Amino acid sequence: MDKTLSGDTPTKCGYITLIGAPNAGKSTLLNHLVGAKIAIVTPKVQTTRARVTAIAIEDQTQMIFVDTPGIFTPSRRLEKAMVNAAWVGAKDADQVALLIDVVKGITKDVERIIDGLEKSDQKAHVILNKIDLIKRDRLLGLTEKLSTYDIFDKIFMVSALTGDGVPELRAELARELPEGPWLYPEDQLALAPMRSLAAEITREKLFLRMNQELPYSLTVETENWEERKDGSVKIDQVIYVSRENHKPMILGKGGQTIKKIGAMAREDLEESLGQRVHLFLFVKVREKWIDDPERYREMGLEFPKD
Ligand SMILES: Nc1nc2c(ncn2[C@@H]2O[C@H](COP(=O)(O)OP(=O)(O)OP(=O)(O)O)[C@@H](O)[C@H]2O)c(=O)[nH]1
Ligand SMILES: [Mg+2]
Repeated sequence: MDKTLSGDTPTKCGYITLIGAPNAGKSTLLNHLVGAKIAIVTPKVQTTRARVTAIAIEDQTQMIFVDTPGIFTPSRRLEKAMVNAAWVGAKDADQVALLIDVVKGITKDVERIIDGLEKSDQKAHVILNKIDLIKRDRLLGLTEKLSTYDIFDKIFMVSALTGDGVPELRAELARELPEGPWLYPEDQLALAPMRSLAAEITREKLFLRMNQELPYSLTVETENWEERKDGSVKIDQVIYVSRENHKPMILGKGGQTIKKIGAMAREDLEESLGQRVHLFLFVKVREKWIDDPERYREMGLEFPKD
């Protein structure tokens, strides 16, 4: 039987999708669940733009975690694509877990997500996140309110930041996955190609350094990846901005800002890749990139018609 890895215990495998309002801590939790930095994390909302898959093994179980963009009421085309990607991730999963930031509680966004789950008759676990920020007794009211909904299965309490409660959460989620063969090789950690992960790292640094609307109106693509004989790699990336006046903001005085962003991204890339990295960043103005289907394809998003 190809179902057993060793002994008589059958293998298990399944998809677990993390959904929630923007900034709930989904990407932080994904990284903690798999023990590696796969998804980018920033204090800003709408950091994640497309589904990010990361894989963990718990005993005989292969857990395929799917991080999703935050769900909110979208208006721009890109926002619509992001929210749609989150719902598709939920639809395709063996288990759905709704993350709630306990400081914010059940906000309008959370209510809308619950509504969406109810309408599609989708069961979900609740993960109360950021418990490091409040006193435990304040969680009681929240759990009582949540237990009145039929769609919710279990309620977990974690801190994705400190890791408190994460091993227990992982073990419990693994227990519930269906029997079946592993879908990916044992040592595979992420699904996205390295050039996409590398573009995300640079986007994270841009999100961290740039203010206001700017992070939301740019996108990053890896254009060239060249392994060199000396064991290093040369990576060229393009930062697309939508307006001419955004370009000098990213470059900074005498190119200082982009230099710092490049240095921060390079440091992370070298750590992830375990090799020396020569990173070259270019800024290009592409006014209508937000209406260009090709940019969505690059991001792993479906292009919404309107
Ligand atoms: N104190 C605390 N902060 C947390 C915790 N989990 C996440 N954060 C912080 O919350 C912010 C948002 O975290 P992300 O993981 O990017 O949140 P997200 O849900 O993926 O956000 P989007 O991708 O924008 O939807 C970051 O500043 C994290 O460091 C937690 O358990 N405790
Ligand atoms: Mg995220």
